[in-house]
Amino acid sequence: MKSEELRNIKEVGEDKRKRVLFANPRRNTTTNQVPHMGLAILASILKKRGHEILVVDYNLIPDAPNIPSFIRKFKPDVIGITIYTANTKEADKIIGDSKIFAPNTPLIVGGPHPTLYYDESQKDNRIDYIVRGEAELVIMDLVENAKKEKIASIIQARERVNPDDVPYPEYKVFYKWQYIRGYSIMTSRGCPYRCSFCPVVSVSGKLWRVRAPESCIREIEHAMKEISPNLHILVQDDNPLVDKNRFYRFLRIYAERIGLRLSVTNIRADDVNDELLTLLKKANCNSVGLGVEHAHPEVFKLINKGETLEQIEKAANLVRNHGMLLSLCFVIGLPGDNIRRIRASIEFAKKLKPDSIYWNSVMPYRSTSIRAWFGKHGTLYNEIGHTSLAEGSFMANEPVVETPDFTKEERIKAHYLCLFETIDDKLKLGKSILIFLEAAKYQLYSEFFYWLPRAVIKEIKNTRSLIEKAHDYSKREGVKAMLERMIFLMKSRNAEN
Ligand code: B12
Repeated sequence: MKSEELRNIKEVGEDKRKRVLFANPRRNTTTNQVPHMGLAILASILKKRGHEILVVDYNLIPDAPNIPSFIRKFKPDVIGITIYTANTKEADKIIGDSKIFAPNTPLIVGGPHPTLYYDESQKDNRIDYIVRGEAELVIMDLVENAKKEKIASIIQARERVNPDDVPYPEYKVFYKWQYIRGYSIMTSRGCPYRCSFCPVVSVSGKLWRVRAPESCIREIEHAMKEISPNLHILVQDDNPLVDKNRFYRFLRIYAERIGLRLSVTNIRADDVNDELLTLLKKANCNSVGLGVEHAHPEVFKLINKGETLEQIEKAANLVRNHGMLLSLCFVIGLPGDNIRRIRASIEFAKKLKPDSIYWNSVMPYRSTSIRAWFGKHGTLYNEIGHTSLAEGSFMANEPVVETPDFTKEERIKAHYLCLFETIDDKLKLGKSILIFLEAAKYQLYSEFFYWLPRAVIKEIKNTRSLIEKAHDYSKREGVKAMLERMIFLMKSRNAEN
């Protein structure tokens, strides 16, 4: 199928129509409620074709009934599951339930994990089809001809889709879609850079492909009409600013016609300047997140980011000068890193005084150049089912790599070091005794007592800001919606602990 054919999808005859159940599994520590854009796009294509779709997104509705109850009621002809490498355990449960409760229903998997680890998925004989990469150009054919297979077939589109040909995502087929508040949009797909740890080129492709700003704005207006006028718009591009003028134009029209709260991910420090920050602020975006990854020059050099630490520092200062919130993202354990060098990242973080910091442990996904590096210079353990971001309460992540110069134990110690030195609220005060025991295990006594008073102050501030937020939320959405949101957050918190 050709990309432009997506602009004019014809309905199939009644006898060919299928009932398709899609699911997005959820890691129990995930707190975001952003619905899955990829599934919404596939649902939109299939709906235009005349098929009946139901999407159960456990990120959006964490307490949605389990898959067997949807299978019983909806009676799907085809089941499709999206999988992240971090979510394989949760996906496995859904695959198992599908096998038991719909043994004759073809099962398709797709998303970043089957794309990168297709041979792993192929070992699972409960799966019938594995889609690698984008599915817009293969999904109709696949769903209409799906049958049970002995060994899963690997399906890959022959050409890359033009994102402007893709129909708007369809969220009204999501279970409890009325709860949607975060709305993702990609104004472009792909990234021309080759950072050593990032697998995105294998997921989105090398070619940077764009949408016209006007088309993105029309999509948001459509979503405001169809879903809610109260959305938080999340620009999720892999790299939105490859063509600055195009994105500036998007921001200008956004400020004029939309004005809803906006977040933009993956902004590079070397793209930050006064013009961009002024436009972001006018478009109701009040924060900027920058990827530092590592502040030791030797480690930084090996990342191949294509920018300098000086540029990152300058960008961070500019963000602050514009009165915007700053968040920084670091990676612990990259090639060349060790327990001494991580201090450079801690010092850099302290110097830049961000409002929030994310400490990720290194994740050597397939297709990344760090994977080859660790294969040569260290030991790779199994990363499937692991996440890079320290989620949950105070536990540092279990390292999935090790080198002679940075052992597993030192990696955990380094993670705590980073948290104690720079984070005030990630480590939960209510668990301070357990945290103390962890600190003692790694002889981080002074670091623990450096953290404790900051944590107390932060906890008081957090409680105050939570009350303010709840008050604002209830003014905007009503008391019932506010209570529901609080219950959701409390449930997520319990899952974390
Ligand atoms: C937006 C985004 C998020 C959002 C929302 C994700 C969502 N569910 O919509 C948030 C912030 C929540 C998020 C979180 C995380 N993310 Co994220 N995210 C992205 C990002 C930037 C864009 C995803 C997107 O919307 N793409 C556009 C749509 C159209 O594509 P798509 O979702 O991939 O779907 C297409 C195909 O994959 C396929 N497809 C997908 N599912 C299915 C299912 C079936 C049945 C079929 C047939 C086809 C199919 O068809 C779709 C249409 O072409 C990607 C980078 C990227 N370019 O992929 C990273 C990315 C996917 N995230 C990544 C990671 C690591 C995470 C986290 C684990 C981070 C962490 N905490 O450590 C979490 C875990 C999320 C979870 N589920 O618990 C990695 C995944 C690597 C991997 N091997 O799994 C990526 C590739 C980033 C990176 N550079 O490493 N993420």
